[in-house]
Amino acid sequence: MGIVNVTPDSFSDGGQHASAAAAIAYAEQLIADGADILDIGGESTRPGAAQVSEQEELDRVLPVIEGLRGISIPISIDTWKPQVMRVALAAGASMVNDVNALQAEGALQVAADSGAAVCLMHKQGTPQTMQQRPEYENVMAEVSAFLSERISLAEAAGISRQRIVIDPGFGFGKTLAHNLDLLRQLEAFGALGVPVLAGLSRKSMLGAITGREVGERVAASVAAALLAVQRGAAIVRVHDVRETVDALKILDAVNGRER
Ligand code: 8Y7
Repeated sequence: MGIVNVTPDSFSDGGQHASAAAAIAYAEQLIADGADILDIGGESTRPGAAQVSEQEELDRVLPVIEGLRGISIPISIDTWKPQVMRVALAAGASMVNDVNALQAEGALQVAADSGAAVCLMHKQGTPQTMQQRPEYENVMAEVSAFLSERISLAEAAGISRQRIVIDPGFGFGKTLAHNLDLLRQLEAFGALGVPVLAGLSRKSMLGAITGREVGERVAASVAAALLAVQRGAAIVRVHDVRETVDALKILDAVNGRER
């Protein structure tokens, strides 16, 4: 899953139209690089980031989704807002990547009615405050219990199991030790019976380990993605698609599989 952030800090040079064109070209490059899914987001969910209005978010992502009509791979809309989901899915997205695990009022119903795939992610707290004081008695048990509950509620709302993916939410209200526990034991989430998605790309946990700034974390990100896939992740959400695909080709070759 290749990340396409359509936020002013990503494609900011010449206003909204130029931003959309740049994001579309960037997305097409990710496809050429070997992405199997594109994750398009218009609101930063980084720790401490400000929220944007529904309209602003749609103004950012819709031209990109519409401009990508006809591409060969599915588009995921990265949002927690039901109205953004609804409009993005109507415009051609076929997956919802929700860091809020469809907990917003109406989100389960929008996803159920659309027939889209969903990614249910765990977080502790809100993106504004979550890194202030993450606390767990047992991070694996608590994240698993939450995801299990969200799978049940999604199924009860009419989202069939084949459409559900889960994600432990690396960096979302977790210390480095919590993140490492989750990655070390990632395979255990397989017991929940749906595919696992892992998002580690360029995250601050990699900076904490390597001492490198966000722009210098490609090698660490590729290593983390490879470790996640070795521990059963079916999808890795990454910025550096080309480098990650190369690494996964090596893994597959060693395992006697083709990618
Ligand atoms: C994740 C994510 C982000 C993640 C899923 C960043 C939107 C922060 N991280 N979605 N989104 N999993 N499913 O650093 O880990 O990319 S935003």
